[in-house]
Amino acid sequence: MLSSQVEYDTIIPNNVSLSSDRRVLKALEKWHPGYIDWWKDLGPVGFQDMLVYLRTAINVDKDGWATFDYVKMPEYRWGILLAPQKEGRTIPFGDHIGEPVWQEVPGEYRSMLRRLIVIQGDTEPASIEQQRFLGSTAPSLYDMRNLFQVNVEEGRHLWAMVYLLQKYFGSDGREEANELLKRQSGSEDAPRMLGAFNESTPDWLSFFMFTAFTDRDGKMQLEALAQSGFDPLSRTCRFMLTEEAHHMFVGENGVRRVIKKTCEMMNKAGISDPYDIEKIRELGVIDLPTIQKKINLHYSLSLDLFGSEISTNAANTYTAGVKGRFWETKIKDDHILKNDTYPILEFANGQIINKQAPALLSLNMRLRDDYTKDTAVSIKRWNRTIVDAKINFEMKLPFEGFNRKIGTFMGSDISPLGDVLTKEAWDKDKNNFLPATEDNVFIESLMKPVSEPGKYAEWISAPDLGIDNKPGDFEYVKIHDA
Ligand code: BYC
Repeated sequence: MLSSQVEYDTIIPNNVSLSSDRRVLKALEKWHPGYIDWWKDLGPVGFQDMLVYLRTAINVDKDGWATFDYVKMPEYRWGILLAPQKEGRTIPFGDHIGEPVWQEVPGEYRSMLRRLIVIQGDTEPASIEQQRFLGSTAPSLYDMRNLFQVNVEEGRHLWAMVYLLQKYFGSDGREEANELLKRQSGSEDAPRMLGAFNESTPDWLSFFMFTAFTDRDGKMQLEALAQSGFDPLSRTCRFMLTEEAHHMFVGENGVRRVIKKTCEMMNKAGISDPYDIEKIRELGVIDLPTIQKKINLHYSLSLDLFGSEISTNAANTYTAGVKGRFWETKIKDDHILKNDTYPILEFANGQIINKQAPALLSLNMRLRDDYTKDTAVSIKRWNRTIVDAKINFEMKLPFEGFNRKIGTFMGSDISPLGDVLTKEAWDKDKNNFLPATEDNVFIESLMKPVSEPGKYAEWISAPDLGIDNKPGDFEYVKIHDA
């Protein structure tokens, strides 16, 4: 393994020897003030002057890569850290399989690589923009800190992509880096590039669902890009994955704590029917069927992020050696896929058809299937909490064709169980499938801030463990000192 030293006393901590790369250092220093302005304008609303107990990446070693300390968010050290270079690494798939990985961008794949890096980069600030109002309704200081941790790390992931653009893509890379601060989640004129990143995150259950489902798309896409023959992209994504794990923990555990509290309160009140929604809501907790509707929404939005089931873009990036499959090197096949097929579903003439499609064209589908398997683990954990509470209810992932805006199922009316519905039947049942206005209004009514250390809002249980092994009443955000 080759690993360069981390420069930590510069304005931009890095392990890419920025101090001896004047051109890139200058470009990044020029980009920096715009980033800080963007952070202050479109990052977390309020709390910018408060000390937050945050994790900062300082190293790329497996152990001890981060420190925890109180930091004001605008003073966070957003660094550029790439995982160590693997000596002798070769391209693991596609037409260039077995050739040494590229340290520079191959001319023929320049625009393809730039597009992927820009899309990846665009999602990072988008998610921060989506979550910017949540601080003021945090259910605890612990949760508030986790929100801000996710936010600053998504900010670092933006830096990671901006570094690649500035270093390897010349003046058009610089322009793309500037555009990343101009597009805005939900904007009419200049929206973020992918659908789910223009949706709002109006409440904390949405935040937990987003980090459980959409950050997991992030994990899968980063895993696929970590296979890239363009080594700087691979190394960047490998290190980003280290941070990403905590984001999914925040989401999965957040949803589990909401479910746990609901079950506890139902049992305490002697309510055994999970569909006794009115009575359950009177207890000040979120009923399980509404949580299921939120799962339906966030899972289906996240499936759209994988693109169409059949995609020549995906085939081209694979053949070029630019974007691989989940855990590519562990798969036992020829890694070229020109003669292979893959099972997909197609929606045609109102029918769902099983098909074998060329494996190369089905790579989005394959990554999506791997995502679904990964997601099913969370569902299992959530259901265990319900079983432990002896409540008769089971959370389920909806059918892949439900509520889709991208791909073969786009525009269809299919229920979460996979039944093809008439328009009338869909309209009649829509509010049983997806959160209705009244569900959202109810959830929002619960969003009252709790800022006493060790205390939690009534709709969510306390976590099992503190961050960095801190005790239950640790003051994760020094909200009262400001
Ligand atoms: N919304 O061949 P197709 C994360 C466009 S999340 C809007 O079907 P392709 C994070 C597509 O761009 C991970 N447009 O799909 C999570 C194309 O347009 P052009 C982000 C969409 O290209 C939480 C056309 O439709 N990273 O990190 O094979 C917090 C036909 O495309 C959408 C990446 O996604 C959509 N949902 O696959 C923070 C990795 N889907 O170019 C961060 C990089 C498709 O013809 N991106 N389109 O005008 C990619 O690998 C691929 O571009 C995609 C799409 C998977 C996104």
